[in-house]
Amino acid sequence: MKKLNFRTDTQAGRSGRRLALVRPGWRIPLALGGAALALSACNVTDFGMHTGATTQGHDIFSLYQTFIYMVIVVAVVTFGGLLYVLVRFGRRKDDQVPHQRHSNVKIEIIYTVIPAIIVGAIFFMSVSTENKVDAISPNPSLNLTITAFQWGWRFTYPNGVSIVSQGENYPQMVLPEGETTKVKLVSKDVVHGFYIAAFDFSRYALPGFTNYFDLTPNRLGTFVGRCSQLCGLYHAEMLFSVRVVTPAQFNAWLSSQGKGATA
Ligand SMILES: [Cu+2]
Repeated sequence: MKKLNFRTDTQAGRSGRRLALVRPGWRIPLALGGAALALSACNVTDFGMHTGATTQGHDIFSLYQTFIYMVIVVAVVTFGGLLYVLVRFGRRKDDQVPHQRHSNVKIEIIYTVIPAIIVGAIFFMSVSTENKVDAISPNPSLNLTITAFQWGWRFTYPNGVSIVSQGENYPQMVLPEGETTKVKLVSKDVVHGFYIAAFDFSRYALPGFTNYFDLTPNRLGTFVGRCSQLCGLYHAEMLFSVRVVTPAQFNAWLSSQGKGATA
């Protein structure tokens, strides 16, 4: 353990034994700076989370990343304070029982107001991010209908192209990168969950209720999708994938799917 430097606190007057840490005001900023530096240097600032391969998913990721930074600050302040008290006020040989008091209104107000502010900030950030993520574009580039059923998925594109689960062939939906796709999500039978981990996105597919949401992929690639609600015997077979391609590739793919496709 790091050796602590002490100096005599002259303000303590008669009780010259009272010791203070050298420049205690510097310790927390230094610790925070060190932690931030270590985290950025190690490139672990995504904390093992998916960073979100859509703009909506990335917003969710950024929200949780901010929460974790806040947790780190709270932890450093809390455990730092605890350690400080242990070292500074630990029992010494000739200690008497210290002065006892019933309460300290000032400190109690501080430790009530600060957490209330933190919770308020978390609430405000959550609401504004959710509003952003749930916003539906009035003029999306693509309208896609996704139908969940026991046990598979159907992806229906506007020109009649339909990709559907067939036995053990998992369907693949294709999305254009950088374009907003408005999804209409329905279920034919029971509750299913449309879930793409890489998008940091999950939404119920409900019988008798239609969910709408936007997906704006910001990264090319192929991502795994699943049903996230236990929906019966072959629930585990409700896999699919998402392939994000450039808009030009998307248009070529869509017309190659044929069925008298018109742009
Ligand atoms: Cu399902």
